[in-house]
Amino acid sequence: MTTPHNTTPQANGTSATHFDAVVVGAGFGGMYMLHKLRGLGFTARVYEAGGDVGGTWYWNRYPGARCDVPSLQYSYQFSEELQQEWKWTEKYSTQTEILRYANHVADRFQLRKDIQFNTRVTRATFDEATTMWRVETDAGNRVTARFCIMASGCLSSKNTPNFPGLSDFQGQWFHTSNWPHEGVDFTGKRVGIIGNGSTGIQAIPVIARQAEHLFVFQRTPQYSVPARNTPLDPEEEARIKARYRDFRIQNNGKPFAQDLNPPTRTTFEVSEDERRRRYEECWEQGGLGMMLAYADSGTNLEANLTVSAFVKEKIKQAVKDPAVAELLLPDHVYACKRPCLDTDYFETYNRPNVTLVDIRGTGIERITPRGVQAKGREYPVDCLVFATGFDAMTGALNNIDIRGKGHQALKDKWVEGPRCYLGLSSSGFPNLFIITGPGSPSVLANMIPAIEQHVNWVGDCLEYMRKHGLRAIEATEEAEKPWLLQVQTAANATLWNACDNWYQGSNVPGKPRVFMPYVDWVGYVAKCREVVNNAYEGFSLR
Ligand code: NA7
Repeated sequence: MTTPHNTTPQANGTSATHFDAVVVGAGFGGMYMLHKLRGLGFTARVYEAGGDVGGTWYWNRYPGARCDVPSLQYSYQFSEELQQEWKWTEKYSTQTEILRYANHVADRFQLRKDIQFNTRVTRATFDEATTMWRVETDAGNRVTARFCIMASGCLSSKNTPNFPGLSDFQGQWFHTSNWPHEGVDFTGKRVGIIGNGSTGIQAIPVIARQAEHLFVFQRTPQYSVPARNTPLDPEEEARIKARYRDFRIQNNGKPFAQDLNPPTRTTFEVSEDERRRRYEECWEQGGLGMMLAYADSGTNLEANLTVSAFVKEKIKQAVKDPAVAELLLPDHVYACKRPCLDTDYFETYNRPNVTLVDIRGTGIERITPRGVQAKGREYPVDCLVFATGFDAMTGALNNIDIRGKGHQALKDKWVEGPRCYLGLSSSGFPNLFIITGPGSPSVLANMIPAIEQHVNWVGDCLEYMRKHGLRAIEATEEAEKPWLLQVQTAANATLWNACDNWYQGSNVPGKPRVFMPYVDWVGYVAKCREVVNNAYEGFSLR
């Protein structure tokens, strides 16, 4: 991996102790928040645990790491100059390229001078007497700020299962989301990988090409559709850039804030032949379009079964050994777990140096000093890779001791699941904003536009408060409760909660099972607008 250069001066070492706002995190959320605050004339300090900008793209340097939203859409739109000047090289960008882009943005907008790196916020306490947040870091900072803005990421707190025996393992182990910056050379090594979600599915084909032998320990088979990544077509780029602003506006009004056209027809309205042609077309096109093949693909179980049958057929065609193919066939609803995109994932199981170990029902028994024990057998490995995902959406927030009114801990308030109005604000925690928090579309939308929508909303809100001489804003409990219900009701109308997945926390033992993201991006944006038009309905301002 290339280490990004950083040319702008950094905030480390400066001594100011009061800011209008403290921002936690310098990923895409924190970077744009800082830019927005500065543009509005607010002082701000960003604290970032990593050594540089990029957030999830700073940490997730595993082999094969790549975004599965097209590059021309997974990027900022707030600056026309920026979106015109930046050149992506591939349809779906690699982690390296996205990180380079984050660095370019930091340089271009001189962001680093207000960011303190290698610094983790440990505590944020609301002082009711002064209406200020007191923020503390592990680097010894003690600062105050009127606003505390959490841009700490939805997928930033890693989930490393507590495998018995791990501390005795004599080889090396890595979590994909904390990958060594210098990379890992698996040449001549026996490698074991646990986890085959989006991350594992990207990493497995790449590691298999390098390792002497790769053992994939699979607890749940996954659906995956080919990404069909290609070098970026210069004609397509020119076409989009000629009307980039309009393209963005259009996408902001489409499902998932992506250039995906909402289907109008339903599955059983068409003949079997036509349906098959449509699925073939989605398959050939690659990408996330398969889940929008028909209007009811994600809501009607019978309809969904036709999609899953089609993908299973493709898996059987790709994998030569029928017994291995059988083990790779998922039995949950299609796209209930985050749909994956791949490059040669299923074909990788045709390689003689790859062994699929089915641990469904039994799990990993233990890690031994020499390898992994599963199904009563020891698989000797030199290296272990955990692609075991994240404590999504709430993990990063709960890792900070956040105290609101009456010294209440956010973690305690959320003990039965996150309670948040619009995913932006939680009652009892005045002047605390969450960028793409639980209860907002967040991970069920194209993340960068979702971030921009939140940052713009917060920026407008701060301006409104300044204009009206207001010191504090906070979601009301009366607004928070029905919103929580709305988030659950909207999810219940889909098949998204028809299986175990990280959207509802079921991947982390003991985590309350509450569906966290809001499934309707378009409706959500309209709701946020309506709230503002109604003088911040659902918030109390003083
Ligand atoms: P995911 O999607 O949460 O996948 C994690 C994988 O790890 C999945 O296959 C899990 O199996 C497996 N896992 C987790 N814990 C265990 C244990 N204890 N034993 C065996 N296997 C385990 O994380 P990703 O990093 O792939 O993707 C997260 C998001 O990042 C992705 O959706 C994109 O939005 C970007 P399971 O399915 O739970 O049986």
